[in-house]
Amino acid sequence: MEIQEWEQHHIDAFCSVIESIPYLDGMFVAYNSNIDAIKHLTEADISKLIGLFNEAEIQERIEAYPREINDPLDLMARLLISMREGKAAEIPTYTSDIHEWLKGHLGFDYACMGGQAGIISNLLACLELKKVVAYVPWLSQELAEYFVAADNLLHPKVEDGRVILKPPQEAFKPDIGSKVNWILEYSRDLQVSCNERKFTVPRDNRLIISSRPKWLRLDMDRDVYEQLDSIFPIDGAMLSGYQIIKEEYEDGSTYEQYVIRSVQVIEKLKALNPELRIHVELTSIQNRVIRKAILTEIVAKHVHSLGLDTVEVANALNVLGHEELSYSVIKKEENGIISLYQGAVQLLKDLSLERVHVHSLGFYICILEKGHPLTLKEHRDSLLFSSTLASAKAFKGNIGDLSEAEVGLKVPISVGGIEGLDNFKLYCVGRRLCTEEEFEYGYLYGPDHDAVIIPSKVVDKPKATVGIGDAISAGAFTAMLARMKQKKAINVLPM
Ligand code: 8BR
Ligand code: GLC
Repeated sequence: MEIQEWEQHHIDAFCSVIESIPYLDGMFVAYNSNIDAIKHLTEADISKLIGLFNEAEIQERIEAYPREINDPLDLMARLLISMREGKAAEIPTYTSDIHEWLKGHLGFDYACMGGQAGIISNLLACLELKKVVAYVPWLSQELAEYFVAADNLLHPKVEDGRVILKPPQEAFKPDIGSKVNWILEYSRDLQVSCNERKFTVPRDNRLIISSRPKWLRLDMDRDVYEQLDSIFPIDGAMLSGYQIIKEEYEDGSTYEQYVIRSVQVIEKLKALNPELRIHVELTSIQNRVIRKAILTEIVAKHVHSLGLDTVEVANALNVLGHEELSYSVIKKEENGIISLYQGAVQLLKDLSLERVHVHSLGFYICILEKGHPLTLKEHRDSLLFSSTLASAKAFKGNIGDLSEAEVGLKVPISVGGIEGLDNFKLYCVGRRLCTEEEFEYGYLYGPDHDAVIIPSKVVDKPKATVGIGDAISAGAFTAMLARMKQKKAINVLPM
């Protein structure tokens, strides 16, 4: 299909999704929200940071590949790895020393809402959903201020043992600290030199230093759990933040109990509305035991939909025992559409999902279980809508309302994405997944699944990259649910 036709499809999809959104009653969004301290790194910043260390020691630490940040050298090592590959990563730190060190040696440009659930809640509220119920177990007064003040954005608050929905700014817990993450954003083409090795940063991306204070727990207050019916009516739930679960806590508790409780919440939500759809948004999870537990115990069999980027596909496949496929997804990166497609199909099967949405720079793939109530055209509209949201977010940094979302339509479709799809066409037609014509529409028909693939819009010089994946997954999942509700409403209306 010509690029111009895809541009037109983006416009048509945007209008049609906006029409469907009012059919939704509401969305529940939990758990992780935090303040993001964002710093855009310049070449001077990087040279200054490198200059604080012995370069040979940085190299040694790079080879050790730290999975936690315990000292500034760990941070430098993971930053240089992320920049060299242009790959996003999120690394936990359990000490506040790193926060102080970054404040003293780097500083930040601005602070904004962070955490997948925080970003998604604000976005959905701005897209004018009737009701967005956010739930953050550690909602502090300071964090609450980062939620948009809108009538449709509410948070459960326990008052005299009763749960009521209130604006987050009135629902915070007193006496709780704030979780602040550092987001080190870097741009394509930056030149870096360390220990006589030089490289050029291949693409815009970021490293996240994720603070994990001792009190941080992925859990739901007992009262809120007991009275979960108070957040209804809702049509869907977008859940994220499981990566903060630790294998063991100082008080002797272990990850198993948090996993069990997370599943109980999911099962209760589904029991309260059997048609409710649950989406989990994955992220970088350094600990392999936790990564595997999240996938096999929380996601598998319990949730319907999974959203993730290419690195996360590789990481998920790896802990599920598909090392070779994982390696080929990671090795070929953005060009490895074939491996990415095979990997996403594998995740759909291994985790018994209805839908796996993979976003990559320049194209998105969504694998669907056969028999989904929406047509592939309707799924394609959902993805196209999310591509417009992603480009609006990349372009403006934030989407404050529908007119700001629409700005995304002005961003051109990625030429690299279109080229990537052309390479994939031969494979798909050769394997009889589709005819040439079907491929032009982005529709694939596998033996045990269907799939939709679209080229996406990409902003040449993004304001920031953090949170774009969340906007993509939230946009597409919400658009899909809205369309399902709209179809249902139209079908039951008397003629
Ligand atoms: P994660 O946050 O889950 O890593 O997702 C990032 C996604 O943001 C990528 O998959 C890509 O689709 C999108 N993205 C990035 Br990174 N840079 C972008 C840009 N400049 N314009 C549009 N989308 C972008
Ligand atoms: C993770 C990070 C958070 C960031 C978000 C963006 O949740 O912890 O800091 O805002 O990802 O997707």
